[in-house]
Amino acid sequence: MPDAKHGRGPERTGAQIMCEALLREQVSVMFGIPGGAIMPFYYAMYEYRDRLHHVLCRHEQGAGHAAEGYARSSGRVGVCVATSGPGATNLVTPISDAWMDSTPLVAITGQVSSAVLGRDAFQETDITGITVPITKHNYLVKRAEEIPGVFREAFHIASTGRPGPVLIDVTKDAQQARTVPDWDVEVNLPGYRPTIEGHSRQVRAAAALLASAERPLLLVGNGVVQSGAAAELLALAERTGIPVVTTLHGLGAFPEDHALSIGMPGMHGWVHVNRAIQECDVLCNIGGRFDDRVTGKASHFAPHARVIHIDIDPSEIGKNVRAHVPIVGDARAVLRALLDVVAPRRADAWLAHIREMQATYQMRHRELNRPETASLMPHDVYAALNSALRDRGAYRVVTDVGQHQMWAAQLLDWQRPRTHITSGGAGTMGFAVPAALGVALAHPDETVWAVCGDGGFQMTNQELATIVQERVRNVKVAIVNNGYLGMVRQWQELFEEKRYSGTLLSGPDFARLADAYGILGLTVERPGDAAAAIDRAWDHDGPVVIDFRVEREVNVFPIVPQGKSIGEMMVGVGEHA
Ligand SMILES: Cc1ncc(C[n+]2csc(CCOP(=O)(O)OP(=O)(O)O)c2C)c(N)n1
Repeated sequence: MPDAKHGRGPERTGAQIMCEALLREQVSVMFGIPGGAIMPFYYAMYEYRDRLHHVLCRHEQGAGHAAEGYARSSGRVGVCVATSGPGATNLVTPISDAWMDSTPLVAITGQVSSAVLGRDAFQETDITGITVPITKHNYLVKRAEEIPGVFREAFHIASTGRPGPVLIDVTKDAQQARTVPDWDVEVNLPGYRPTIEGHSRQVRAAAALLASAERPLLLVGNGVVQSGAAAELLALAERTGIPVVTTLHGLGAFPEDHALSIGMPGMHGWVHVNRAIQECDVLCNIGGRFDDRVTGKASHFAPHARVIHIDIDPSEIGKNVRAHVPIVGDARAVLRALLDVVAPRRADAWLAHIREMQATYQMRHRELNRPETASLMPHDVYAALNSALRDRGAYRVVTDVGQHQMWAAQLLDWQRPRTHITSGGAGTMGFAVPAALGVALAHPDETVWAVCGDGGFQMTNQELATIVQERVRNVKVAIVNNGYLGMVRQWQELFEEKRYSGTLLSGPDFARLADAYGILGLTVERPGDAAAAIDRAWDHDGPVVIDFRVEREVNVFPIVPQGKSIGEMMVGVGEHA
């Protein structure tokens, strides 16, 4: 019924307006769990269910990670939903994960009615207070009239500039109240104007430094992926012949089989890459934040380098490493500007020097710390997975947190942006299975591999039920099962005299667990069986869990011990490069 007073269409409940606001933001799927304070929204959702698909997860943490996986793999905003109190606090982990990894996420939570706010009402938690330090912005909405403007702003903030999470907490009475929505809302945020174009003088200064350098490097981070700058990066690298280093979140931004790709830096990066960083005279960081896992001891990082730092977030510049040429702007826009002014050059001698170091130090696949054993090594699993990925294409890989995550980064060949999805900044165990669900829904025609440790898998494996209920067929889980919280055990072995305190880990028979969920479960114990299991999983029309029972006490090398410079790497037990 048209509204007589305003002449602006029919009255709607706040909850209906929330649904319409989501549709206006092109949202088609969201992940959540209902409860008292968010029930009016679920009531309204029923009416929109054909266009707005709600995925019922088994834990709000899973809903948040699923929304993250959806966002990270597609570049769109992920949406998760929870009720007040414990529902909302269960979202804190994925929200902080999205914050650390600059993931566009809108988290919607129900809140107790405004009349009882602040009175410790049932399931009242101050979620806007809790999430202040881990959101780009958050809102407490107490009136239905505010919903169109708040949702528009939230999606704008989450997806522009440096992407990140935004939380919208809506009181139950605001969801129930009726009003005529005013959709003529303009985003007007005077304090929020992300800088896109880099300053032209700075861009010219960067071009001059890159032209004059003898030992230059491009260090590529998440910003290149987020801004869609892979083509510009390739053009810059090929124009200048400058070797390319990709951080954990930069993996895929530059094809690893390219002649200029030298690999990953940092704590579990390659010796030749860290050496190159320590020797370089110009280091151009594009969209990376000089995380301590990359820099090691920051005061000893790249001691001879003039640093160019391109970042959309001005607060990153100079935070960890001094920038001689800071450029605030979107990676793609800045690289385009740089391509207009940068002169063609080569760095062949420098690249040859790095390749020599690589030949000396890089150990890949089975050679890496592989004992004389007939048992299954993690490296056998990755070698088999790598060749399947290469042969078949159309895949995404989501990794959890720990040793298996670092092996995946090291031992798989990353070729395309948004194919490597991991929890890097927060290092959240339990990320992979639910995130893979989100990735699979965003990319139904691709095969999504979730690579987990047996520890992280046991944190969120209940989302397998969600995968089954949603009839998601393209998720394949590979558990690199070493019966330990492996990465912590490795530190205990290397740095704490093998005091295995709290790291010995049992688990169920994972193949039988998969079976209980109605999922094909496979167990692999011998090196020769890995490839066949991966092929079988790939060809199986449905989700699969493979339990790879690997040699138990294998370490990830190289490793930079905590607090050391990246020049000081261990390449084996008691062996230093
Ligand atoms: C939620 C959470 N709790 C604890 C940790 C600390 N942590 C980092 S790696 C790791 C061990 C992971 O073990 P597992 O999942 O089996 O993987 P693996 O290292 O054996 O490959 C732990 C406990 C974490 N990163 N996240």
